[in-house]
Amino acid sequence: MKRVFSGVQPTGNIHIGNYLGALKQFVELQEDHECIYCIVDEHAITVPQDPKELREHILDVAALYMAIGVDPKKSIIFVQSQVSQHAELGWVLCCNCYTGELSRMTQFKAKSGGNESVGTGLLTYPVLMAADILLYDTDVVPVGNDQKQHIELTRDIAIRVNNKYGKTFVVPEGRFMKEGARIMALDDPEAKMSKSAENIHSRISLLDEDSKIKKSIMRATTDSDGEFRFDPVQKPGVSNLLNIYSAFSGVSVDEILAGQNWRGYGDLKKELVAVTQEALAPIKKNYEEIRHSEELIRVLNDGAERATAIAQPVMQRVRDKFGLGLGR
Ligand code: AQP
Repeated sequence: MKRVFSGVQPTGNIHIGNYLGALKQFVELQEDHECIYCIVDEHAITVPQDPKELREHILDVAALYMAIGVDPKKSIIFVQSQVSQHAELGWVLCCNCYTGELSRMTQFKAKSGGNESVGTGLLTYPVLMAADILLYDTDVVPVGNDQKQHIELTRDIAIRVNNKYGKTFVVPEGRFMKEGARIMALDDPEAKMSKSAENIHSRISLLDEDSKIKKSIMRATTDSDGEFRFDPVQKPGVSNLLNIYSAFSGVSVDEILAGQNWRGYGDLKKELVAVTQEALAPIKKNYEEIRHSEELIRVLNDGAERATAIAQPVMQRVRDKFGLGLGR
């Protein structure tokens, strides 16, 4: 069985971009893969976090994993900082990665805004992500399109280390959705939907009330030509709505367009509100049952043990290849 690894940052409420781009794949893959899903809290602190809120968000994300259908009997669910080998391997990989490679990363440029007084963690974030993946001899990484560059870097580092020290790492592949790989902000369809954007109507969180879902979609930015056409360059707003519609309904954009009899964008939006509310209702119900249960903590502690059992021998292999410590 191929091994899958992916993670989500506990930086706020998970939105439909995270879900349609990455998390939906988590559930599909667990049927015929060995899956490991992480809550990457060490990534979250690359930007300032309130410690109390961070702890809550860790449990929120874990509960959401289970609410969407990640089954702890089939998959490992755990918190990154509970497995110390992530940080240890991160350091080793930092020593095998160039600052030029890191400063060229699009996400670093966007988040640092060219400012030199940003935390070093923001620059080295993709190396820690490479460590997360390589630590589990991962074959497949289900992520959104925005992570493509980081997956490429992970592969480059793995190949570089393998060439220099002999076969050390499995070289992983990214896995991206056809629809949903990049969901854009509802208020600005040129920017990706994001947890940390200021305007709450830029995104739909998985736990949003029906009234909030309606408000955010009905006020989404479109255009003025009134044509129903999928064209992300000329018509990014309408195309984004069609993309979300398709990803939630499982009907292709072409079929949606062929079957519609909308009189205006308002009709498309109303249908999308209904489709989105219906898709999120069972997730919200499951979440309420899981979030404050003792089972959640048990799942995470058990997950950390199972993850450590895989990570430890891989880390020892790395120590042996690099000549770290005294050996066995
Ligand atoms: N807009 C998106 N469309 C499709 N996929 C997306 N992902 C994120 N945004 C979109 C995918 O979701 C997974 C988890 O992302 P993350 O929490 O690790 O961090 P992120 O990519 O930085 O997500 P956000 O929402 O934009 O968070 P903040 O605002 O905290 O930076 C990843 O697989 C990602 O590709």
